[in-house]
Formats: sequence, C-alpha cells, structure tokens
Amino acid sequence: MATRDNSRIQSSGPSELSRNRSSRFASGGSLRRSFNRRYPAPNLRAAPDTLNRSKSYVSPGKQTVGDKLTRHSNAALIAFLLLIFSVPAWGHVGSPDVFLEGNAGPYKLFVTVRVPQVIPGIAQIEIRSESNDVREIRIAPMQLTGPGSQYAPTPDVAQRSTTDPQFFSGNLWLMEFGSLQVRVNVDGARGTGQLAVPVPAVAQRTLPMQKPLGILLFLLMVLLGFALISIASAAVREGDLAPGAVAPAAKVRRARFALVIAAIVVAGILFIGGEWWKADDSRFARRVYTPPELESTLTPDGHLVLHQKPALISAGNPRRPADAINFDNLLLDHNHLMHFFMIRMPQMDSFWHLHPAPDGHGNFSLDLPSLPPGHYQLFADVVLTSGFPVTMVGQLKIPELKGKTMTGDDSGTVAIPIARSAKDADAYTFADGGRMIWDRGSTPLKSGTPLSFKFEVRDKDGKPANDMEPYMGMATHAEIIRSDASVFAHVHPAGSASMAALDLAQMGGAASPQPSQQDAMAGSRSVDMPGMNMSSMDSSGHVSPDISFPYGFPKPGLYRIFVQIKRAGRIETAVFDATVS
Ligand SMILES: [Cu+2]
Repeated sequence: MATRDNSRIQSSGPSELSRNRSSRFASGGSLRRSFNRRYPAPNLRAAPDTLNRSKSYVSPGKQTVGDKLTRHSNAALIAFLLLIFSVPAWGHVGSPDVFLEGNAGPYKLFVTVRVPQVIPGIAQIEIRSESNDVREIRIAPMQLTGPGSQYAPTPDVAQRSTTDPQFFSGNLWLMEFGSLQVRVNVDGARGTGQLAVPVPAVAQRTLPMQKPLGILLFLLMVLLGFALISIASAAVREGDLAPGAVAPAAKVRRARFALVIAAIVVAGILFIGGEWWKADDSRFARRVYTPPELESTLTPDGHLVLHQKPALISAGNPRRPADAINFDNLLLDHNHLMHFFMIRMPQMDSFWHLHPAPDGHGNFSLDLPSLPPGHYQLFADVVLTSGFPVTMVGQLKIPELKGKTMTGDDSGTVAIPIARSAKDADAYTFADGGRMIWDRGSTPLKSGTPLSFKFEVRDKDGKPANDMEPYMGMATHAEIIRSDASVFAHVHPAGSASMAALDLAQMGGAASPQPSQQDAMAGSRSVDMPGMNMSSMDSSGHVSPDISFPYGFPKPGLYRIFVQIKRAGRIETAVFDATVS
C-alpha cells in the first residue's frame, strides 16, 4: 500500500542480517536458480530482465558521480546485497505489512508478511501455529488473480524456530508489483491444509546508496578511468619497443594523441553510464507507490462527490498490465464498493465510517450526516479487480452543516480529543453505559511486533454483552490511525488484508469473480468464510462479546484506534489511544 511514511531506513542489527543472509543468495548464479524455482511458469521468460533491472532499485535520490559508475556485475551484486540487508521501513497509508489470522485446514495460523520496501525484494514470512501438531509449513509467492495464480511455484520450507516449535519463518522473493499472494501449506498430524494470504506488493521508496559505498565506487571509477587512459597511451608509446629502449619522439607524440582519444572515450562511457543510471532511476521512481489522491466536492446542502484521480499500479512485469484505479470497476469489499472514513484533525475526536455509492458518472457520492465542522482527513478504501486494495487520501474542510440521518452501515462518533500526555485508557464507555475493555496485556506496545488485539464488550450491568450482532458480516471493524494521519489501517478479526482480496485468495485464484459470485461470497462470509478467523462468531451469526484482531503498528508514535461493533441494531464505536514505542 502506500508510502506516506518518511521514516528512514533503519540500520540492520546483526540478527536481521543473519536472518536475511540465507545461503541461496550467496552468489548471482544460485540467486537466478532460486528465482526460477520459486516463480510461476508464465513469468519465467521475464525473469532475466527483471533481475538485471533490479540494480537500479538501489539508485539514490542524490547521487555522486561515483554512484553513477556502477554498471558492472559486481555492482549488481552489491546492489543485491543492499536489498538483502535492508530492513523493511514502513509504508502504506502507513501499514504495508499483512497480518492474518486464519485456518489452513484444521490448523489455526497467525501469519505476518513483512513486505519488502523495494520490488524485487525479499518478503519475510512469520507463521505461528496455534497447535503443536504441525510437521511442516511450506510457503510460495504467486499472483493473486489471473493466469499467474493458477501455477504455484515449488514452495519453500519455512524454518521452524529452535526455541519456539510453533513458530515458523521464511524469506520469499517478490519479483512483481501488484496483487500477489503467499500460499501457506501445512502438513501435520491432522492432515494437510492451505491458507492463502493476499499481499499487495509495491515499492515504498527508492533505497539510497550508502555513503561509504558511494565513495568507494567513486574512487574505483577514478582509478579505473585513469588506468585505462594510461594503459592506452603506454601501449601506443612502448608496446613494440625492445626492453629498456627509449621511445622515439614520433611515438611520444602518437602516445599523447592516444591519451586524448582514450580520455574522450572514457568520458563518453561515463556519460552514457550516468544517463543510463538516471533513466533507470526515474523509471523506478515512477513505480514507488504513494496513496492516490481523492478529490472531493461538497455542496452547501451536504452532498459530497468523490472523484478519482487516474492512477496506475505498475505490475513490473511486461506480461501483466498495470492495475488502474477505475471507479466503474471495483470489487465489493464486505458489502460495499467503498468504505469512506472521515476524521477531524488534529484532535481525532470526530470519526465517521460511511459508504458512498457510485453515481453512474465515474464518481462516488453521498449525503453527509451532521458532522462537527472542522478540517477532516479522508481515507477511502476500494479494492481493484485484481484484488489490490487501495486507500485513497484527501482533505476536506467541513462547514457548519445540517446533514442527513445516517442509515444502513454508516456510523460515526464524537469523542474526546486525543491527548499525548494522558495515560492511555483501557476502557471505553458507550452512551448506554455499556463498556468495551481492551485487554492490553502486560507488555508495552512496541512497533514492528505482530500483536493480537483483544477486547471485551460488557453491558451496562458489567456483564458480557449478549446483544452483539455482526456488523457488515463481521464481529468488528477496527480503524487504526496515527496522530499525524501517516498511518491508516482498516482491520478485521481475520486481519489487515482486504476482505475482497481474502475472498479471491481462498477461492484459489480463480479469475476475478462476477458480481453475482461476489454477492454469494459476501453472503456466505457472514455465516462462514472458510479459512477466516470467525472465532468470535458461530455458524448462526451469533457474535461473542470477546473480539480480537491481529495487527502490528508500523512505527512508534501515538495512535487512535476505533473499534466498531453492532449491538441490538446499533453500531457503536469505541475509541482507544495507544502510545507505541
Ligand atoms: Cu471493515
């Protein structure tokens, strides 16, 4: 997803290095082999091209002349090492990583996919099994939709942790942008099972070249350049002289001429190389994903029209077209084509989750409810037909406004402003006296750690609420927003992947479903979605007052979490603040 994240690349600790340095990346040759092994057949021919191009992916924003000279195979190797040793920084509208809780057959898994910052790049897969009867877990990357989703590559075996036998991890190369998936196959005492994890793969940034490396390469360039010039001139001057003989004046003159010619040739090579580097760099820069902007127009009577701005999500694969944001062709994501969120900034005290509808002219529109006036940050979630989830961002100033009454799945709340100093509360009281309690556990919240968020809903008498209902087919919808709006995640009990993408993934990568199929899927999901975390819902749709979802904060900071539930026909939104270190 998108990069609104300015965080710098973090330095890699020793453990990070050793985790990434698996033997198959030791040399270029084995790298190529491993790539062919793990990638679906239709892409094989694209492989060398993609592979060679990857050296540009470490090209810096600010380059020294030396940086531009690295056009050799060892430079490509260095580039790969840089890629391998980089730790994912965080993007999305803050959150590129995928957290998923689901069932691979009889085995309940908690899967984290740490998406690389650059594509091609290495995704880190971490899997925790709830039970201890798992013998082996295999993982493989592939496209989520289209022909590439039909040909699973040979999977890799995930390594079992030596200290924690229920924890498995592995690294996978993601060679393409766009809508991918990681297939997780489990073999154990209770038979086999499969879970497909949708992974939106985008380049989040251009990795800068490390300064010492740039200086080293620059010096090498100077050395090699001068060496080449002097060899050329020395060869002309002394190439056919007897040992110890002195070069005649004519040869000395010709040698000077050769020196000038060699210098011009070297300068020309450097110039062409520099231009090549720049072209490659800008081509990659165009593929770095930033959240598409959402344009909005508000009429005085509170009618809001949302326009798309054309944006393409490159596939990075010449055989696969780029994904376009097209408001006329989206997937239904838990019953709606668009989930639209408004939050008043910077207080984060007025929060709305609305569902605009297509207006038939390529736009989405809705009548706003009565909102407190102010400056609002907008987030709009849609899912492209490839299963790629897009969060568009925008800003809107809301004047004093007499809005319409909310209907259907629309909801919102006004709470106290977010405060940096106060100790974060772990209970939220609803208007009817009922409460939601956050079981924060004893350890402080840390960024970069996959967490299971657990909440308990109590009625006004303090007893577990027995009037919980599914809200848009699920026990809860939670929105997690950083205080500077640089992180936005829309999370469900099954995790941070979009529900529409999950539907596609569990269908086994059939081509994009038709709307009728989607309706059937949406309908069936509210009762039972195979593979998904429905632990807080039973087959009759009864919802437990204990709700949970997996998520990991992408970076430290202050976050506000809106946990939305439905009780006795009312949609309620609990508000929690989280200080993350
Ligand atoms: Cu939702």
